[in-house]
Amino acid sequence: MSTPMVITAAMVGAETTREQTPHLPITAEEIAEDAVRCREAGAAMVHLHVRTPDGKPSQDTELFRAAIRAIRKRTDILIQVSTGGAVGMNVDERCGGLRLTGEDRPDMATLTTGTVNFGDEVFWNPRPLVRDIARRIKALGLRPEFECFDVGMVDEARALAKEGVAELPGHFDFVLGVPGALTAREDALDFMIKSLPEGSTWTVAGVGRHQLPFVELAAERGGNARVGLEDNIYVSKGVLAKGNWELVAEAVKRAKAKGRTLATPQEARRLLRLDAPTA
Ligand code: KMH
Ligand code: ZN
Repeated sequence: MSTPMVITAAMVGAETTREQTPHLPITAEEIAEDAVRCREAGAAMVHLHVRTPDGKPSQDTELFRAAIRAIRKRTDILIQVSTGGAVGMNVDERCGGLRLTGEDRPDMATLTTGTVNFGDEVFWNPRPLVRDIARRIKALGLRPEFECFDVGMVDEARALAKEGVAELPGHFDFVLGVPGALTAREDALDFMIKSLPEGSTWTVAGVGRHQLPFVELAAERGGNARVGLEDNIYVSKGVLAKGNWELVAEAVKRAKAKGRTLATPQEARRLLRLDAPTA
């Protein structure tokens, strides 16, 4: 039996707009409704950003709280909050989701481990800022998903572990195909996998038209995949996905065609070591 595949739905993001797709969920209720359908389609986790009512990207703690409560009222899907936010946010803004404790605490948080060109902008992650966010994630008792837009960011996770601000083996997300960063190429994926610290797990998020083909590459390699409107709005050429759930359903179809089964949230929790103590 192969390892069950963890499908993550990156549902909202900071860049996708309602002008690009009317199917982008914005309110807590819209996010929860789509999350329920993502779970039914086979996703085990959502990667979450939030928006103000007029659709602007936000990392506001109370908006996260509302979305997390709405999701948890209706489904057991795991919730990973973004600490990336939108380009230009300061570190305190970015960490809004990390101020949630008790029953509102997320299950996981992202940690981008280096600076990268992001289209015509710069996603700014100098080393002290990365360590600041790593410490906040650890203080909350969470494990990060190392968000890697290039291979040097995988190496940086080793430095964080050496300094004691993160643990290895860890879970990595390879984001491939952002203009200005590492291209979504099969050999790039293989190099990322080869560069991983021993025993680590990985997910790949192909951006734009690369999203669904990279689900298949991940499935063939025993890895995991992220799909969703944060990274791609089309389910096929020129056809808008009617919600994140439709991208999850298509990913699941492709994963199953490659012989993979899908992880439940409970299995994903075990596979990604979310309950391992953060020393
Ligand atoms: N919106 C990007 C600038 C994350 O969520 O951790 C960063 C991002 C990464 O989306
Ligand atoms: Zn994100």
